Amino acid sequence: VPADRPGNDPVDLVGRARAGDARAVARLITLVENDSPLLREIAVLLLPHIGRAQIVAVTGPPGVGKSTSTAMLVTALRQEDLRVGVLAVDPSSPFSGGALLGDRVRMQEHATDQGVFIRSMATRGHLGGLAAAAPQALRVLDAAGCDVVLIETVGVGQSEVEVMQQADTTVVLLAPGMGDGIQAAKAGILEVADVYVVNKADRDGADQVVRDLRYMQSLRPAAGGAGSWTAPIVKTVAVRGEGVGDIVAALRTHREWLEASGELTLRRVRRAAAEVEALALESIRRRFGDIANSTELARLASEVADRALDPFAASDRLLSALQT
Ligand SMILES: Nc1nc2c(ncn2[C@@H]2O[C@H](COP(=O)(O)OP(=O)(O)O)[C@@H](O)[C@H]2O)c(=O)[nH]1
Ligand SMILES: [Mg+2]
Repeated sequence: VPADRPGNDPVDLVGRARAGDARAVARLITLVENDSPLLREIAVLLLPHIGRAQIVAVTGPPGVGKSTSTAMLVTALRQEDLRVGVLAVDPSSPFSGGALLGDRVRMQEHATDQGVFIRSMATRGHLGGLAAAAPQALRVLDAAGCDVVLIETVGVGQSEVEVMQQADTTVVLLAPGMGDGIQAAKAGILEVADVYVVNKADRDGADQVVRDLRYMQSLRPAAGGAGSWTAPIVKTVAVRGEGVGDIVAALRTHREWLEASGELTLRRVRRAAAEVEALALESIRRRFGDIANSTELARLASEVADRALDPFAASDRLLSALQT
């Protein structure tokens, strides 16, 4: 995206985003996706306007009801007059700018609401991946005045874990009859839950899932004292909006605990470290990308192949070439 393209002036865009202009918010997130050179300037402009939003990851296996629950949460949070952002992240998709069709239908009732920003984001083209792209998009939504930003992953596996690392509060959804408790345990999702939601409580087996979770928690009791948090277990029927109030209450309680315990600061520092690391690795990779095609590497490779040089020394020389 050319920097001089009309409508891409960072000061103008950030100003409009702060005023709640959805088009400016969308434009800024597109610049994030495209890894625009304008992002450095935008990051500086956003700095005084961020840090307020509660970032909530909504995660769980495919089909468990993440999108339905997200839509239901948006409704509930809007009823409390809170401004809400929704970021659907699909790390594998080259497409962006719109939600998946089914989710778009579900989100339709919110599409014209000025207090809701809904955006899906692809990160495949982004060198630093989700770790580098998501925090920037979250800052845009934060600066736009969102009280809560819900992040939902569309993909599975590693991306779930990466998304959870971006959140202040992680909501893990489970449902009866999916055998997904075991899957989630394997993926390491269960340990990081701040709130458990057992969705599809209209189906048989929901209480058993709750019991399984309680049992699991009893095996791994919280440390105790002011620093401890035991994830509440909420039952919902997302398709009917049942139990949503309990999720909203759990989010609020968790937010208060995060602040009181100092955990909010800890999590944000950890997140910042991951982001800076991802950005640093990205620039190293960029520079290395040039070296990879360089005559220097070609020359060193010939020497190693000719057994005139060992690969360790060649690597050292390549790295010093990288410094210059
Ligand atoms: N019976 C029942 N079905 C639900 C409930 N919540 C969601 N579903 C259905 O489960 C399917 C998957 O939901 P979706 O929100 O797309 O799941 P996601 O893949 O996790 O985003 C859809 O057909 C929903 O209508 C629920 O509480 N009860
Ligand atoms: Mg979904």
